[in-house]
Amino acid sequence: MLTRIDHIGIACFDVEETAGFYARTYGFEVAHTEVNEEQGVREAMLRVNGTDDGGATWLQLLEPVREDSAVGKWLAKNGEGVHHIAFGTADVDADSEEIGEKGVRVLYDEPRRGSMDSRITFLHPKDCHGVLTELVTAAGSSSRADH
Ligand code: CMX
Ligand code: CO
Repeated sequence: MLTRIDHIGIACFDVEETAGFYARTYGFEVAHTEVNEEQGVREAMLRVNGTDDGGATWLQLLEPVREDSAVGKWLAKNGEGVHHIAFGTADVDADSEEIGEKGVRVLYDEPRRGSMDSRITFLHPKDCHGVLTELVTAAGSSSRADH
């Protein structure tokens, strides 16, 4: 079951400069930074609020580390802006399977590693009214014993 908005992914050219804007303008501080080579991004997570399901709500600032990455391609075409939304769930495996059975393309056979050791998958934007949609199980919030 999808229980919250986990994050909004925002594509930008310079993650530090963009994080500065969010700090100055809204007071949102960077809680975590990492480079995810598989996803081709340098990212900063800004915590917006906490929830009681083991996760929280974040803004995910994404700067491409490769031009041919998903975010790199998207930035070249669209410029900076909202790249995707992400819903939180305690069981990304079950939810992505159920959504896939409804005819929505799930981009990965198995969830992959996301920010802060979460487990993530994506739904194709063309099957979601133009919105690239990510499903996230935060580290430590899985309802399954084996994750
Ligand atoms: N939102 C909405 N539509 C999008 C989109 C996005 N973020 N990215 C691409 N599209 C649209 C394009 O506009 C294009 O539409 P048209 O054919 O009408 O022009 C179509 O999808 C195909 O786009 P493309 O530029 O040819 O890109 P690809 O098909 O190679 O890749 C996608 C699209 C969704 C499969 C790819 O971006 C992907 O695999 N995304 C998931 C991984 C990801 O985004 N990682 C970065 C974030 C990591 C994280 O959140 O941790
Ligand atoms: Co994301």
